[in-house]
Amino acid sequence: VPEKFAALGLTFDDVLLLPGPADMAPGDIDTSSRLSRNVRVNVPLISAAMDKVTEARMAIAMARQGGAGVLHRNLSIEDQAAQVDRVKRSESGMVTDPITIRPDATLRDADELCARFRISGVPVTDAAGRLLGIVTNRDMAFEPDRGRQVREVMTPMPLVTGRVGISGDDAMELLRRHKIEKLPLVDGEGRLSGLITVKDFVKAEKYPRAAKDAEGRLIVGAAVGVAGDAYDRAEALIEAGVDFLVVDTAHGHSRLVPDMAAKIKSNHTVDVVAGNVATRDGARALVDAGVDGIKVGVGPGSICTTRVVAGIGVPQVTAIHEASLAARDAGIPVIGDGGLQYSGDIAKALVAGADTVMLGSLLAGCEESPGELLFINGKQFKSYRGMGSLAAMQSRGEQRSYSKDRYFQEEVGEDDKLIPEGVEGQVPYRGPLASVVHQLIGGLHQSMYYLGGRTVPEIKERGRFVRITAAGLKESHPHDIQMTTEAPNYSRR
Ligand code: RVP
Repeated sequence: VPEKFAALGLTFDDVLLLPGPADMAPGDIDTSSRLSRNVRVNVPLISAAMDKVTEARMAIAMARQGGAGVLHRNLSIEDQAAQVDRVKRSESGMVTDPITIRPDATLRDADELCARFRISGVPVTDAAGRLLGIVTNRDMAFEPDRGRQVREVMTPMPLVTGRVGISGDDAMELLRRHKIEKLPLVDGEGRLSGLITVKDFVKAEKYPRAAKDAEGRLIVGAAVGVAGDAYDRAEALIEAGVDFLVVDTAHGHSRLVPDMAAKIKSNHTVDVVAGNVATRDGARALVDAGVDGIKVGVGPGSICTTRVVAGIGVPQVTAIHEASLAARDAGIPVIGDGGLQYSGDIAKALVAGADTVMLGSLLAGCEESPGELLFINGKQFKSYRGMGSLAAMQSRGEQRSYSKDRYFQEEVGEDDKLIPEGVEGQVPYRGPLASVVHQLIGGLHQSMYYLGGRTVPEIKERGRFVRITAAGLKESHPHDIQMTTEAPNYSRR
């Protein structure tokens, strides 16, 4: 008879990391890691595929900080694909496929385009893609009649242009010499084939850790489901240039998940992460299906009630460790998804066997997360909810909620028949993502120094845990003091 009770399940608060011998300077530490088979990040943080956490703005901010965002899927295919597009165009050495406008468009059209893509000027092209001119803020600012055509106000050719393949230094030199902000690149026939901007060079200096693809564009992931038009969604996201897809369900050990992952992989070269699982067998099933990354976590999420509603789950440190035992030999990276409350939990997840962690509640309070600031009793909050909460499952991207199938409830017609597995609430406002990541990664640096590991693989290899009791946990937190000042990286939960 197989053993009925698996081993004791442990989570973040049940363990601490043992300090180990360190013979390096804190400056030697390298926090880069593998997100999936072919995607690397410079910090091991991923923002959750949730509608109160990751849309294009958060994904851009995450990649600039060296991590990555996974765009949520509780919206129409077109909207999600447009968000991928926004991230991929947002910053790079060069925009390969710039937004353009036709000469007969109005200034109103140009305003709309600039606002939508947060750009300050647009190259003007004809139907064959030939560059006719450029229309920028400077051309448009003093024009009261927004009904006028772009051709009347644009700066026409000949413009200062570069040839395709120009080096970054040469491009910068042209921008500097001519005191211009945008350098269109043209081919032998005068067709627009790229755009280089001053802004990109400035940003490259401002975000030295940014996680980029081979062409210098920010990396981004996006979630897909397994039901209905999920495969069409995957193809639209790939078409828009997504770097990795996440087959995103609450039960990754169900046949549908490896099937979807395998279908995508047999037709495309994009990396496919799948989940969520919480056991070694679950992880092995995904490895066998050929996935490029495994996402682990059933029930640890701050907004999740799966463990209470269904009685299902595995405490997260044990879940990560078990899954990693199946993933390790295949060389497939593991994402520890959910349940992290403090920066110290990142190293715990990594030592348990994860390569990166996915964060929801720790990032939902950032300026860049979707949603308005809420003021309650003079304090600032942002709303946060589980994708299996009633509100998320009732909210409709177009005609239906795409969140329902994460919890296998796409068939449920009336909303009052839904079985929620998540709750809705709010988290304190935390300001810009950059300062939140600064504290999280600062904490990870400290962990790595205490562990005596220079790299993520090194701490995974060397790190050891001690199990603690309730008294140990009490001792870990500040005690016997009344805190009078808030620390930027600590508050009692
Ligand atoms: P946390 O960081 O603890 O807030 O957890 C975030 C994770 O919780 C998500 O990445 C996802 O795996 C999970 N989640 C999202 N919605 C729900 C739910 O409604 N149960 N759970």
